[in-house]
Amino acid sequence: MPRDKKQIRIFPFNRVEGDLKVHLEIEDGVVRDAWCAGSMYRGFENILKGRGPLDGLVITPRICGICTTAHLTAAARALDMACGVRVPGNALRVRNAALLAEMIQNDVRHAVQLFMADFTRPGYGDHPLHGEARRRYEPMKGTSALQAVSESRSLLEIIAILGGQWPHSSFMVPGGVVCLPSANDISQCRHLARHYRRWYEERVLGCSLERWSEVTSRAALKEWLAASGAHRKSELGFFIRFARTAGLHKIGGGRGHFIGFGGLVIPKDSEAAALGRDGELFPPGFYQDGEAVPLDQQRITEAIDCSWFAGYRAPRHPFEGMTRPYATGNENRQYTWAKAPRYDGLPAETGPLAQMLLAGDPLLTELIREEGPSVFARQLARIVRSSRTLPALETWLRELSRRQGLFYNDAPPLEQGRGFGLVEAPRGALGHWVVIENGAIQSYQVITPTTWNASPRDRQGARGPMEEALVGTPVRDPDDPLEAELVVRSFDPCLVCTVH
Ligand code: NFE
Repeated sequence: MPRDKKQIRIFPFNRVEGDLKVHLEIEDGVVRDAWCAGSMYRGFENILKGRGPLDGLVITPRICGICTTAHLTAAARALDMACGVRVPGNALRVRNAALLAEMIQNDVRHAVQLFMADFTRPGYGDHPLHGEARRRYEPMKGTSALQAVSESRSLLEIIAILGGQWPHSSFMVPGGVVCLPSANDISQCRHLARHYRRWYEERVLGCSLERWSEVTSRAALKEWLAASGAHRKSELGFFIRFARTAGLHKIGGGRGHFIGFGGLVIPKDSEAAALGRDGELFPPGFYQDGEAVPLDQQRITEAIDCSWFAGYRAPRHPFEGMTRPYATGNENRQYTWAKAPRYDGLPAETGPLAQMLLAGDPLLTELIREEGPSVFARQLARIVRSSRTLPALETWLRELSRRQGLFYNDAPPLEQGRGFGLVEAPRGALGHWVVIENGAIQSYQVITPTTWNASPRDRQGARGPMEEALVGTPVRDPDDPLEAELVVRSFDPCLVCTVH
């Protein structure tokens, strides 16, 4: 029988920031191969060269309008290290609170507004929950989609109060933060966080955070879903019912290698110690075959074999990295403006699922062990991550209301030095590496979460995580490759960050 083979290009891929091009090779209704490409060059790393060391604090938050606070945090941490300055506990609380507020709003907006919009598409017309999905998630109209935007605004207000504006704020500096929030500022922030928590518990989870913390296994999840109408009707309950019926736990697997940078440092005397481990809210590490090992940033490299860059051949650590754009056609296997980050030579997925696995979350650990990674597992992790991050946000805001202690330690002027800042952005592991010589930036390299996830192939031909997750996806209608799009969307890609 002749094979039915099709090449499909999805471009521009909608509902993501930036320009993502996905090329699929579909044979007999199944994705046999995939290529993910960033189709725009931006050049932030080159803009920074030769500038003053502090300029990264103003320029890198402009890499993105979504994870702008994550870039600021990574830039500030890299300079903290280059200066050798200690950051006081209150400054850590302010930085962490802003970073978490951005992460929590991102999680809910992606899950409720951007991801579940796909449930309303004609391709799911035969799904028993399609009608309800349309009422809830129709873009610009659905009741839940609209509510997710308006309710999560309160989180962005927290960043604006602490940092003066959102996005593109620059209130973090080496040695701390430049804001000294008043008692009124902090009480407003606490009120906004409480307001959001109430809505998250009522509408997103359908139960209290305490009740959700009892869901530690697949059996407990099943029992939770059956236990109450509020659970079933919540955004989480609806997602679970729709996604399991649609088989989203069977697609979008990938290799099962995960990376997380942690980076939410818990101040010494903070009550948040009970929420994290070894001084961090989420442990940094690499997760493979069900085992987590501690992160060693020296094992990170970027390859450019399949990217439109020139200047080096063997993969390089970001301190030695270069960004020399070299536009060609798709010659010599080059097909993207994204580089290919590797850990110990391996591609690795990053994001909420990686973070929850590294933190030893019992439900997600069991789910991955029993079913493997999937679209379902990625989205579940994204929806429930706030059950861990919201209590930390509340703790740090509460501790800030005491307002004792410093928010800044004097940082020496920077003539020479190098440093890196590793943080957990909403989409996963984000790193900035800066080298300073003669009072100017000699080299600045950034690796963002979607550079990990949307990585191209490397010299060995190993696909990036999104490409690998696409392979094997059954596609019912190649003219509307909904299933493949859901696989990509479960990584919550951001292409402006990827190509930076
Ligand atoms: Ni542009 Fe970002 C996050 C970063 S994605 S959104 O989260 O860094 O690569």
